[in-house]
Amino acid sequence: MRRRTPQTFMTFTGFSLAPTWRQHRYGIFAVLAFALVTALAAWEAYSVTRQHAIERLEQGSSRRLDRFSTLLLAPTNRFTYLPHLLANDRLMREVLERPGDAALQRQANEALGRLQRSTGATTLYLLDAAGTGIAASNWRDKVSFVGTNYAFRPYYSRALQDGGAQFFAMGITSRTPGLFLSQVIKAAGTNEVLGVAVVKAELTMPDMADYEGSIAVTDAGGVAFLSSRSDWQYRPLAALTPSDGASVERTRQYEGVLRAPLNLHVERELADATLVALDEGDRTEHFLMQRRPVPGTEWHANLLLPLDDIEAMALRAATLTAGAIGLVVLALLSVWQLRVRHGERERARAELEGAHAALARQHEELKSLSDVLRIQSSTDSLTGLYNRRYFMDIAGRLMGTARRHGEPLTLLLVDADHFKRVNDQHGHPVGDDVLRMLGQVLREETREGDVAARYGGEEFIVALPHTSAAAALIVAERIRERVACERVAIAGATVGITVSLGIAQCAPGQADVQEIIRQADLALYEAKHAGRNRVMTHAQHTAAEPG
Ligand code: GH3
Ligand code: MG
Ligand code: MG
Repeated sequence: MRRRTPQTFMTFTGFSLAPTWRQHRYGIFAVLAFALVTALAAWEAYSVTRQHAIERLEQGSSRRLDRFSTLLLAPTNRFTYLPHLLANDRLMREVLERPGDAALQRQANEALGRLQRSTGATTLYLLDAAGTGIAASNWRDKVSFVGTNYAFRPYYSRALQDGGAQFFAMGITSRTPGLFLSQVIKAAGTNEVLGVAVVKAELTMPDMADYEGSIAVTDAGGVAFLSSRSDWQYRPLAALTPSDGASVERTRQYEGVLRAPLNLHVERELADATLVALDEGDRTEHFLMQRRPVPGTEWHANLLLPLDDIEAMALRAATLTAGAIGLVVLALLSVWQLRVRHGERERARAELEGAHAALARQHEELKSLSDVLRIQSSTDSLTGLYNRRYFMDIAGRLMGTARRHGEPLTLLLVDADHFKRVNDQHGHPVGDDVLRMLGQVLREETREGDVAARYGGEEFIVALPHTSAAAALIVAERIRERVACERVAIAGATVGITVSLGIAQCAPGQADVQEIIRQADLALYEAKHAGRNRVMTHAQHTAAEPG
């Protein structure tokens, strides 16, 4: 039988862990190793997925950003010739040369108005050498540029310095943003500055329908003056430097609209992009930021792509990896468990079969032992005939059968004559041989169905069913004669013996075995008395002489 330690077993998904320290240690080690491998794999899956997604995003966005930069200025490019046109116009020169001439000024205003209507520019105007508005396409409007000094505006100062400029700003008078294109006007044939021609054009965000993410167009100082996100508009991406701040102040570039900088900080620099975090009070957004200069300007187009989806995707990959590893480990565990259980079952079955076989063997042994005992208990060991106890048992039953069927039953009592002498003269072992010879004769001279037994000492008894006393007499005589002829070998000689027999037939209705044995004994006594080696039948007292 299998022995189990009498300790409490900790059961985990069906298999038992004996709580010894060694097993605990292996268990803890296995769990830690599994956790470590899973964590490493999940981290690898997370970083690889994130890395690939960011690279894909970077490649895709790069092209879009280039396209955006070219598209941005396309609508205003058609106005770049206008300041030149004005600078070379005779009427414009004359107005600047004769500042007091009201009729000329009116002509110029009307000409600028016509040109504005035909080109679609926002405003066209003329500044004198000191930067004051002389004529403007909006001269009729309540807020006209005429009479206002714009000398502090960079499009004026840069035109004087470089000949022309492009400047994005909030309109000081109109309060609308726009791109200011300027061109210096000089007196014909000389280097004398007469004034500056300015065209203000509307600059809007190109259609962002195709763009993933958000775009901010920043000026040289880093202020997002155009953005697809209204909450970023007019906010520096980072705090302005003192000089940029002073310049914005001085030029009144973002007159009244400049707002607090975005709290954008770099998390990691990549090859062609930056990973940035934008803290907005209670929440932080993560972006992949790409930056391109806008050709022909000091501006930059900044594309910010949200990383939330990528984070989610990378986390999903990590979870899936961990889950897959978990499943594989579970599958391996259950296969292992199945094998362990199968092994246990097989062992248990083999043990059970062994126990069965042992039991069957024991059963067989017990059976044969009981057979031996049964035979031993019913048999006389010296002669091999039945013993007295068994005979009495059988005789009772035979008498019952005979009585029920009204059939005869006769008993023979056989006694060796002067047997004591055999013992005395030749020794006990020879006496035993003689007894064995008598047993053999009785076996051979009786029929099947007859029961011969050793009744005690040198006395034998035979029950003859279906046999009358007369018929038994024949059997008795045959036995007596046969014994008289038999010889038992001793050293250098032989020994013979005779027997006397008493016959008694069961009377109808007789039920007592002892009684009929007593009658046979009486007959035997008669035979002894009459000289031995003879047969006597009870009641009839018939003697048979030796023949
Ligand atoms: P009788 O003719 O009157 O029967 O004389 P007997 O000598 O045969 O009778 P008795 O009863 O005087 O002696 C029987 C002897 O049988 C005595 C006993 O020692 C012997 N005997 C009894 N059982 C055995 C046995 O198993 N083996 C041997 N060798 N002798 C036995
Ligand atoms: Mg005797
Ligand atoms: Mg005797």
